[in-house]
Amino acid sequence: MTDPAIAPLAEAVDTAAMKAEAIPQISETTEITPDQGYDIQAASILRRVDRGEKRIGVKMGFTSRAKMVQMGIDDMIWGRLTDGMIVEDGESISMADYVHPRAEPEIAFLLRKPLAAPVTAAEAMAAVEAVAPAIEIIDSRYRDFKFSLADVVADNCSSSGIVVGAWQSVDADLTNLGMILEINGRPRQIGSSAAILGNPARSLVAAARLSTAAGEPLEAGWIVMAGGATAAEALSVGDYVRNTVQRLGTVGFSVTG
Ligand code: OOG
Ligand code: MG
Repeated sequence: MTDPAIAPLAEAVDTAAMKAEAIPQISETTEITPDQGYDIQAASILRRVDRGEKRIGVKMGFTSRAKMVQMGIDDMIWGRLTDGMIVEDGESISMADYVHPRAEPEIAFLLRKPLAAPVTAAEAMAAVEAVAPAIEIIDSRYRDFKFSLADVVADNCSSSGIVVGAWQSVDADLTNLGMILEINGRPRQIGSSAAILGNPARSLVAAARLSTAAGEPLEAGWIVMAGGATAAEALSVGDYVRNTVQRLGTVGFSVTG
């Protein structure tokens, strides 16, 4: 299909997210390219903005080998974050609002200055106001959490929630910080910030490059989620999830029915 109907496909992923009801992969019925996936994503975000949500940044995906291997996709992807996705540190989420949520340990950047490509890693880091330990709650709207590259892009890269811990000044060297994702006190994923493109600053450079290419360069005050350092863990009712990042501290949330 050369010219898929972007609007109805955007409505389908957006409605699936609102109702927390899984839908079949778009690619099962409609051939879409990754570029068309990004058009669907942009249109789905406009629907959120029309409902009053505000853009607050960008999330990077498949920036680590562990994530690529878990999902079987080895291209970097990016999605758009809105304020409707914020889960406060320590808050509870309700399982009823999700299809099949997973959590992954991440690092978040807060920008002090706008960032348009091309930038070096040093220039990108100079635009950073603060960094924080973070957890991304991903929730594919597709059945069985299975998708093609174009499908996941259309579904805003499974973006569902972001939990960001206390912001820290950028004094720490971010290249090799230990990261532990615990559920109910048990370590479930252990990794390092080095898993994120060798250095999370490279994820920020990529975010600047990809969002500039899309005509939406990164803005001051925006958050950039660098991508999961490890595979994601499926969530269940009763879980308390915590990510501890060496030198940056801890962030967590719990899951109710
Ligand atoms: C896609 C989102 C990937 C990451 O951090 O790599 C992502 C998915 O795994 O469903 O958020
Ligand atoms: Mg992620």
